[in-house]
Amino acid sequence: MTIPQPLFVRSPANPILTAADLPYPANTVFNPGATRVGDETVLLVRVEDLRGISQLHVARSADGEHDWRFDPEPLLRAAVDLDPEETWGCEDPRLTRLPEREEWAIAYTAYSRRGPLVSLATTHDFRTAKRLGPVMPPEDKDASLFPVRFGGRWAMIHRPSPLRGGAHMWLSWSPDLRHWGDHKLLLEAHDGAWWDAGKIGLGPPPLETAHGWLVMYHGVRMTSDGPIYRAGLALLDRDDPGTVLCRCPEWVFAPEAPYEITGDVGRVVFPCGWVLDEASDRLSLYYGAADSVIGLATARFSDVMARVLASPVPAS
Ligand code: BMA
Repeated sequence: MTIPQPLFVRSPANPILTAADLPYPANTVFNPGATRVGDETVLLVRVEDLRGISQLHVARSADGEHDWRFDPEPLLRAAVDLDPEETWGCEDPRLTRLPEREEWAIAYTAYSRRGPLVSLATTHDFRTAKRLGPVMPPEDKDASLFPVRFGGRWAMIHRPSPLRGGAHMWLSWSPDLRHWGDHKLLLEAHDGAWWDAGKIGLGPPPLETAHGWLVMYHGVRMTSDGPIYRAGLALLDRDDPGTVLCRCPEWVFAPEAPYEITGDVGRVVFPCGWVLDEASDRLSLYYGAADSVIGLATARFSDVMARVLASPVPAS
């Protein structure tokens, strides 16, 4: 039996960002959204302050690996005067460039008194952001928009937490980014002993490829020693993103490095952003490690596609 080579290789600069890099005292930096803006990689970093409340703060780097600079002030911070549902902070952003609107959508978790919910904001430059407000009631998180419309409608993947059964990924539709409906179950958590049993959620935003929408998701395995957060891959139909074409049975990225094993929440890798450089066939994955620091892992994009395309079509 051939042992598959690891798809993703960790940066020697890891962790690429820690709370010590911030211009003010904070507990942790983790779970960043990622995109390219001009000649720079922009991370929208979740910063947990010394009260436990999270805000979203921009960090920039020319090569996406070294010499990160934080902006002077956070881009989005819990502002109950602007949004009463942000009492306990803003968490885990996913960034989607919307070419048609010439702006980015930021889908993030607003931690309300009634639980986490999905909120949207938009930005043209990552200097200022405009809140669209809550779009999914609690409990719901791990959301991202697709960059394009399908048949005139926007699509969003998100992860409600029902009272019964596991927490699965859903797909919802909107004519205007504000009103969402036609909710459909997209990808189900496995059951029992699986690495992604009981709870899954979208990682980075869906990535358009020649073969369909590449999706990375986190899966949670509950153990008697607490949860383990790992990441897997699936592929959605390019024209009909509600159809799952392939799903890798095995995880492709898992906590191994010391900074992923130990931290505020150990044994967690939690990717929220990726940047594809097609010219160099390089996919850069940005992830929170142990809810404490930020890591970068890179893969050959062609290897990632080969892996997902070799995976079985899930049983319907
Ligand atoms: C999830 C989210 C993430 C966090 C992860 C591991 O439910 O809250 O923000 O990184 O748990 O603790």
